[in-house]
Amino acid sequence: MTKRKTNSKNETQKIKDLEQHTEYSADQFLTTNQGLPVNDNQNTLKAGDRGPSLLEDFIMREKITHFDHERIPERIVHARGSAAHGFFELYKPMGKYTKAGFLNDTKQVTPVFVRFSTVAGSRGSTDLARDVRGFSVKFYTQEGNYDLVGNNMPVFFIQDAMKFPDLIHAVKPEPNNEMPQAASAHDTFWDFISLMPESAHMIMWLMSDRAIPRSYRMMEGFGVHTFRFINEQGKSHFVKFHWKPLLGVHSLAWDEAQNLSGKDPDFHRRDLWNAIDSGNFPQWELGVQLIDEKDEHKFEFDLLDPTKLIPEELVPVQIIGKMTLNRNPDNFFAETEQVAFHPGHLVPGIDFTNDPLLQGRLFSYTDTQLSRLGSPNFHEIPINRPIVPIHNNQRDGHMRQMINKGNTSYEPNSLGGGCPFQAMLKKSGFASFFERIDSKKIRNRSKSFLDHFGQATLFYNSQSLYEKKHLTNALRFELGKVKSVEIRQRMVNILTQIDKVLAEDVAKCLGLKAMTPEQPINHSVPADANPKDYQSKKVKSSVEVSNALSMETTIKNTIQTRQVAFLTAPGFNDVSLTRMKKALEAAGAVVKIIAPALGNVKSASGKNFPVDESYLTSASVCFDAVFIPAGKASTEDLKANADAIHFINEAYKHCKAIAADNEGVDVLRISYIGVNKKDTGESGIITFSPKNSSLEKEFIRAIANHRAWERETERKVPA
Ligand code: HDD
Repeated sequence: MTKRKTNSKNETQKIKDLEQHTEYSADQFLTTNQGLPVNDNQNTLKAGDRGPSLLEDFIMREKITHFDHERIPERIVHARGSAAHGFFELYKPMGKYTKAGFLNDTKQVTPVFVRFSTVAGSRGSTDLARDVRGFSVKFYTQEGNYDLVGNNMPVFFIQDAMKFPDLIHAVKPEPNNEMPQAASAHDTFWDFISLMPESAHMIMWLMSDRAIPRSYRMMEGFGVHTFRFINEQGKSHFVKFHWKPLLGVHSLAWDEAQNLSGKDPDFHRRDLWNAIDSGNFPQWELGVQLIDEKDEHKFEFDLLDPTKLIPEELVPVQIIGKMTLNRNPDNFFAETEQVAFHPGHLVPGIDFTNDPLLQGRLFSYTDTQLSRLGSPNFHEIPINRPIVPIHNNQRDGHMRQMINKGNTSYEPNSLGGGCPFQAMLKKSGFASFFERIDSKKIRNRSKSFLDHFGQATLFYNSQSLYEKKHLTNALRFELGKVKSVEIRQRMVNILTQIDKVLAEDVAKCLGLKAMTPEQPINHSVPADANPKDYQSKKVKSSVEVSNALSMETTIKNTIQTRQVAFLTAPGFNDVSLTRMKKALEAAGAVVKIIAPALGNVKSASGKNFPVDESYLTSASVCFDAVFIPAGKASTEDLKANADAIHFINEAYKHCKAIAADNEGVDVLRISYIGVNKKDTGESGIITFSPKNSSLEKEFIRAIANHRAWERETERKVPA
């Protein structure tokens, strides 16, 4: 068992003790939960061989009762998720900004547990839904647990927590028929969104390819809200948190995501598990954008508005540390399902702002754990326990684990020697930022939150051509699934506020005309206000294009962990296969041999190669790239194999890198690719010819480029 990497032996032992792992050895026998050895785990106690079962059978009843209660309520949102253990290392001390211990000591290695999730679907739903992805990190620090509960998108749909239940009711399956599962493409979602223009910016993100990541390991994470760092002197800086994946930010194609949903609905979960299992530990760097307290009002948007990001051109992201995930959970339920995150799990040196969405979250997460995990003692579940001891006067409750000694459970006390003392005495405890609040009690939406469209346009303008095209198609798809014409029209009208061409492109496909409304609607108007004073508006962003918002500019120099399918049939050329396999594996990719049947596949020279998948058990959507080795007999076989040809066509449609060696090129010829333009030239299609001796090198470059999206503009592929 790999362990969380920690800074001392003692600490590792502590973590191990907390985890209460149960491993079975040969000298252990089956027992009941009371420790009674069980002789027969096959038969109920009966009155005679063929007689009725006896109620007396406490062993059977204990087993069945436990089974009957195995399920707990799934999370109301983010129900579908998977997680891993790892550690965080700090690059540089941040004492100037925060007194948080784990952000000051570069020698300290902080254990973490990270859970990725989709938002809308149930626990058993597909990983591949078009959705926001949750990105929750629990840092087990020396000052208690710190949870950074973020998403893979830096903004949110709504500005005030009061609207969260409405948003979630709208996106979840419709209540009359419980359809559709894990999908936003239905009437209630777009009804709500079309009446909530504050969601315009987030909708751009949700319709972009960010909502269909290639892998959890290839997506960014964001704290979303503006938080505060506080240093030893009590000085505060505003801070936005970013996680930047070292493998770059990459996405799937929408058609591919839909196919994968059927072929492998656990695709993201499996990908994370396999990567860690094979020692390819995913890594992210932690970045912060820091804003001086005095600059709070210098932006054209409000720092407290969670529908806004701070363009990196205005405030650069400083990279301060790195997170590595190096251990899969031992037990999904005990760890991934029972982990309880909470934006209110803070450490000294980090604090909230008054973002009204964040403020509401501070209530919701404890409340939800009570109903989901069933007890205020959820912090005692091993995965939720801090690595530092807990001392307080809280007692009892369902499933209490801690055995508190002594007769005092109150403070102040003299009988218990006054223990436990307030941490104030050693000046290391948590203190909220000393913020001046002097105001009237009101239910209001700040007018500084009314710019609903400025950053939606910034996001759209920052996308590359193909990203814009994907975004437009996603809107066409989603709104095309909406039955109500009024809702579609209202949505198209909102799009006119973001970009006229986008609105018209979407409208055309829906059989509508894009119309700019005279008065943009806004339903988030305080009850006693004049709606005219609260109209949605568009404030032009001072940054017109932000490179960081496009995936086009991401890291594209590695093929680490990329999955490459080798399409084979008996009689392939083993030199060709082995040469490519070696080159790809040396660059960090994973090669899988596909053949007509499982077992072994024989090369032309009679060598046996073990087969990983057959054409029946796998599909191109499970891979990043495809290679067809040389070989006369195998080529003839593949040309007659409809599944192999479909494999190639589909990979081509999804703009993947495809390479073929020598005779293998003939297989491409009869596929939709057709290889006619002097056998090469099309982006991401690499074929061997006497002139092209650098097949491996070019293929590696094409895979690292992730996808040749530009191919989409050339022609439609009917795979
Ligand atoms: Fe939330 C879970 C992220 C707004 C209420 N949320 C949850 C999870 C993530 C987020 C990643 C899954 C945690 C896990 O893996 O167990 N939520 C966000 C972000 C938000 C946000 C980034 C906005 C910036 N959430 C939000 C609001 C509310 C909630 C405004 C309620 C007022 N969220 C919850 C919850 C959940 C939750 C109901 C369900 C399960 C859980 O908390 O533990 O309390």
